[in-house]
Amino acid sequence: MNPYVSKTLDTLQARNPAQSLFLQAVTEVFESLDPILAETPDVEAYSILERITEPERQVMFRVSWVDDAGRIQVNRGYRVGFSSALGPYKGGMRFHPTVRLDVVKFLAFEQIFKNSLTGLGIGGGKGGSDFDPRGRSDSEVMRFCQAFMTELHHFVGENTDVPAGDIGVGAREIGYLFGQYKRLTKRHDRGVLTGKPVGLGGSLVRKEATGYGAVYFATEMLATRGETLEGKTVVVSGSGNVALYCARKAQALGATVVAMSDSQGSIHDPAGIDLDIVAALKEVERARISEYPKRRNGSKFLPEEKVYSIRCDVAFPCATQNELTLADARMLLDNGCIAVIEGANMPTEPDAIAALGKKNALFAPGKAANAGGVAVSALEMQQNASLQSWNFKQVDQRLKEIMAGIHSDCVYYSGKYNRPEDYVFGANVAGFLKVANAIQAYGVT
Ligand code: NDP
Ligand code: 2IT
Repeated sequence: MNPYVSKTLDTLQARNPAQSLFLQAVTEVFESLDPILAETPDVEAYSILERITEPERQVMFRVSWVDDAGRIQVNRGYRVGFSSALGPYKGGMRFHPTVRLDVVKFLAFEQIFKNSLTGLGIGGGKGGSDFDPRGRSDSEVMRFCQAFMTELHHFVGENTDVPAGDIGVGAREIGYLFGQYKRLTKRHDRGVLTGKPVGLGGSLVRKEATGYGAVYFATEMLATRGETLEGKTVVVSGSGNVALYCARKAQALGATVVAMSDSQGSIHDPAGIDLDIVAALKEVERARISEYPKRRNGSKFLPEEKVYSIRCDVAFPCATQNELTLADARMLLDNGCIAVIEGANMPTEPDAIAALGKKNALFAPGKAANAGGVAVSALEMQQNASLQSWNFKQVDQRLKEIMAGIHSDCVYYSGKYNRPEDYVFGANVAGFLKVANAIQAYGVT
């Protein structure tokens, strides 16, 4: 490893003890930078690695709210503005009991490079709370969102920081957050949040964008080997927003999605999952995936099991970080899997990525493959700024073009530095160069 990289990583580790996810995300990017550092001494001369790994700002705040039983509940809110080198901080908010500063920082750091890859002029940020929406009534979720925005509104703005959804945050939550923002500020700044309900200025295709985008990326990647999704057997982990629309697009392109999951286990439906049932369970009833077999003959629920034990040609991890381990990768490879495309953020452990590469399986990192969500968020900002609403076909077409562009950037940089088919390398280098150049051009900031 380059001495500047290892020195920066050592300092980072000392300065951020117990932030293992953040350090994992940084290490993965830094490991790709050797050839860049060798040919660009400016990176070290301008302290780019030190600057790119220290968030511009981090806000943590108390969120007190009253539950349906009249009890005062206390959660912690976060918003990290990691880099505004390419535009206003942009990135989602996660509501999940596992959220802590480490999680928000790793996600915000990934977001810098993902957003750079979209080419759309957005910086990197992320936020969230350890609030657990599961089992909470609609009015509890609303009161939590109102309390959360009562603090957050000081820090967001359409040219400052533009949050959106992530795990546990969808259009319902964004609607409540926007309502409270509008009430507090007396301003109808539509561009302050994305992923809004369509009736409140949200963009068509935003809901579908991350999942569709991952499949568009997969299509481009498979095409480099003369393959398509047609006739392929696919597994998708998770059953939330990203997983559902990933599965829908994969099926629309002729694949058979045989397995999906949630944190309690997986469903296996060899005939192909009926996604209308999953959508009803997850989007309408907010129920568990274990309910699925009760509505579908020939399928079964596998408690505690992951989707990776089920034979497939292509796998889309779409649930959460570090969910695909080395053992899972080995199982996928033994079963003949040819490609893994990350719909989630950092779902594949580093040694699992290495194992897939060694056996020549294609691997698409999340910062490239799941950039469709934030890309359509940026298209939502464009529509809001111009008081326009584009139709579904227009937005979907832009999404396809953006994903194809990200794919060709990855291919270009992996080719240029003689790392063919190394999408991790290609994405990191393509994402990094733009941000590094911008940081240098601003002077010392
Ligand atoms: P959702 O909340 O809609 O769904 C999350 C899914 O992942 C659920 O099936 C959930 O199961 C499962 N899951 C969450 N946490 C865990 C955990 N700790 N262990 C096991 N399973 C878990 O979230 P999204 O679909 O929006 O997000 C999924 C992934 O995609 C995340 O990594 C997110 O960062 C990433 N992403 C999201 C984008 C977006 O636009 N929404 C954009 C780009 C990336 P359960 O219900 O049982 O908790
Ligand atoms: O991880 C992500 O890219 C997101 N959760 C979406 C961010 C956004 O601003 O739409």
